[in-house]
Amino acid sequence: MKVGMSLTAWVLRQQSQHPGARGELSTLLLHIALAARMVAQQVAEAPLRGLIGKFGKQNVQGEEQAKLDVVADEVFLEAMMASDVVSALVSEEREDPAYMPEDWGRAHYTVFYDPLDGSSNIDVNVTIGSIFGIYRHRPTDRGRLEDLLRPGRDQIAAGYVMYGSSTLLVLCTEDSGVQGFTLAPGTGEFFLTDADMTMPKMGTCYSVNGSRTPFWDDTTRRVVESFRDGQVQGPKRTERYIGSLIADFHRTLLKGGIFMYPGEVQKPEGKLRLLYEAAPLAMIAERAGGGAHDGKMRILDKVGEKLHERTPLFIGSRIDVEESQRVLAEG
Ligand code: P6P
Repeated sequence: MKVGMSLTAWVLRQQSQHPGARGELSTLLLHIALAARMVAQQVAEAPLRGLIGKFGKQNVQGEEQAKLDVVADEVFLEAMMASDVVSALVSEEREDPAYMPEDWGRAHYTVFYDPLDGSSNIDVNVTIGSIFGIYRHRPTDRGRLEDLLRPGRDQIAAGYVMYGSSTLLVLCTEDSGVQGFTLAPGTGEFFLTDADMTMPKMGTCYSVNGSRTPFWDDTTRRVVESFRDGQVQGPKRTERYIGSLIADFHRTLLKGGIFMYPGEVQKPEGKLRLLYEAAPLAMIAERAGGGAHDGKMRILDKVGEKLHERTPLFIGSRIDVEESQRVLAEG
């Protein structure tokens, strides 16, 4: 096996480029990798550990929690607390932020995370994932709700973990490109396998749940039809939809295209969450040369009014995203 750079070596090299760095972000990223390794093991062994199926409670979203949702959330919470550099954690699975026990001032980061997205796919062995976004505290921050409701462009790092045929950690920091690290199960280390990932400027497929068509407004329907019927720049697209955000996004990152989860007439806010799904993926998409909007504005400029705010999402290749905005603007 050709051994690429380990995640640990990459993180320390990034740190060395910041002479004043205290190593806190390095510690945080390596604890996220620790959580990823632990969740990957739970996901791989779920059928053997009786972790398939429902937990028997609903989360703050009113959704049935899968057993693995609860396990993954606990793992991320414990790993973030063990890092000792995080003051606040906002999870899809918890209504309120988890604040670290000590005073706010000592630790300097807030982490938003979806511990296990797409868990409805666990039972059919489809790729699922964890998503995270990291913010550095401003001197005025005191952990109040208004301190947490920040635009995604303030993220200093973001990424996701894919639990699929292999376990892949994809991330970028405020001054790095998008890097993909694959877990070597035997050693428990992540190794750089996808350096400086860039998204093709145009794709060959579009990704949307077509069964939602009756629920969209006419403009949204026209956007989807423009990709379906070849009325956008580039080749006639084909449709691909896995129904697991991480899997659909990762294919879009590698192959190009556009993923759409639009708002609906009765649910204009859409289904996906702004702070721990759309914003982290939007940082990855833009850093890889793509884009992300909500139908009206750039996702990374959007400031939520509540922690678990949902948002419509159009994310992918630069030209595809621009084409979606063109059709939307035509009304
Ligand atoms: P639908 C999975 O439940 C999820 O939250 C995302 O991973 C995925 O993109 C979306 O919902 C799928 O939603 O309505 O197409 O089943």
